[in-house]
Amino acid sequence: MNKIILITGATSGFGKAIAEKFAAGGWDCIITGRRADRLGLLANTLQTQYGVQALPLVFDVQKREEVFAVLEKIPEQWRNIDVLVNNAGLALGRDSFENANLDDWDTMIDTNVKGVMYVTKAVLPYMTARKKGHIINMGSVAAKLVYKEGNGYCASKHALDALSKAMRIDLLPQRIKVTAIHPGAAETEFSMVRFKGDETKAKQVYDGFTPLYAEDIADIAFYCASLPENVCINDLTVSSISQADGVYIHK
Ligand code: NDP
Ligand code: 8X3
Repeated sequence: MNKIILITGATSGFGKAIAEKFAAGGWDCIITGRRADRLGLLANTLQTQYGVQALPLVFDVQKREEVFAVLEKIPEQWRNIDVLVNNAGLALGRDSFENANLDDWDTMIDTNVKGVMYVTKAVLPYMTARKKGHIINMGSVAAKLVYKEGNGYCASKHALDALSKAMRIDLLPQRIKVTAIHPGAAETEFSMVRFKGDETKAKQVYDGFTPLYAEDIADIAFYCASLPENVCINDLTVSSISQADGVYIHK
């Protein structure tokens, strides 16, 4: 029987690449996000190109009732989830603290922090029932230090870092692994979302250096999930060769 992975935010960027990487490795994939059309296309690709099963689930991680309603009703044959990747997330805006938009702050905290708590809480019973599982949380270099005008996003990823540590401690008796991956700048739709569709600003983020790509993060997630049962990578920071941390990028 194939292993099963559930990936949030699989309609784009890291999540989509992770789904493709695991499907290529013979894993059945539960793919989630808000954009049903993209999930449908991806499910089709995973099934036809890689010959695995794919279950698309449409929900907004910010919406507590929606998250539980969908995840508590997963069909029986999909419940032995081996790996959960809490990847859905976003940054909105790059503004100084006094100019930052309150709605942007709410959305980042609701998605990057509360969304991870809801999804994990909803999936955990499937893992604790088997005393087996692996949770991979997508952090950021913004979880490790704070940069100028990164206030709300950095706070949300610092909170996620704390949650990853808390999960690792509390889930020890359940034999559930918790890995936090903290990528530096990667060219996905992330900056288009952050700058609300401003293509010029989004492109500027990656000007003058080679960033990470979604496939790099997918390879790393696959490696983390392929280690022997007794081994867990707890915390992993990764950037392109041009980036030292959340602040220093050599262009
Ligand atoms: P993308 O914008 O390409 O993908 C983000 C994904 O998150 C989409 O699939 C989107 O799906 C999903 N998502 C966002 N909000 C919600 C929501 N409320 N409910 C459900 N799904 C949601 O960005 P990345 O792939 O780059 O980002 C993935 C993760 O990696 C994020 O957590 C981000 O913070 C983190 N990260 C990104 C870095 C980068 O430089 N790119 C570096 C470090 C970390 P949909 O819109 O269909 O719901
Ligand atoms: C995304 C990387 O540097 O834009 O988490 O915060 S950064």
